Amino acid sequence: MALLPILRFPDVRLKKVAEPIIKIDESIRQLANDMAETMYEAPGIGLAATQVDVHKQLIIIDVSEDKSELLVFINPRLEHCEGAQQGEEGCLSVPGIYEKVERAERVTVHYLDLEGQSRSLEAEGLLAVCLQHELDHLNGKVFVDHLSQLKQTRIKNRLAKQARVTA
Ligand code: K1U
Ligand code: ZN
Repeated sequence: MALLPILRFPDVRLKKVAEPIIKIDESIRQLANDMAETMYEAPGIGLAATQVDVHKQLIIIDVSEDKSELLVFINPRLEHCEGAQQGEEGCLSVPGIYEKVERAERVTVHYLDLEGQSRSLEAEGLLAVCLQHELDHLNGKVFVDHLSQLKQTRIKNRLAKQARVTA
């Protein structure tokens, strides 16, 4: 297992669109394991391969209290969305920034698991929010892209200031 460096907004590599995974082999299983270690260490409740500069359609999520329910989604597709909810989101690529974003309340996602089995998951609440947030990453979108231009500029300035202080 290995900890992977996480790209930070506004790194242009976060805008890349991820490619489908054609073959689920040992390298994909290793990537999922390394991403899990990276997410738990951060700590976070989700991570997309895009954030660790791997532009393949793989996301992991664990919204459990005790880090016991790791979910791995390969080539995930949003099949159905309904309702609306607004909640505060954070992002490991945008450290220290939390903002309200509107998302669907319930979603159905179709995906492959690590054994290559085709699966569907119906989710609501935080899991649904996290799935939509991670699917955005695979499409080159960060939660900040849902905010006004003014808020985006303020966030970029705040992160640039943080980077100068820590340099
Ligand atoms: O994609 C990411 O950067 C991970 C992100 C996922 C997410 C959080 C909240 C709403 C939507 C999506 C995070 O995990 S940010 C960190 C965080 O929210 C958290 C960290 C520790 C415990 C609980 C939450
Ligand atoms: Zn994120």
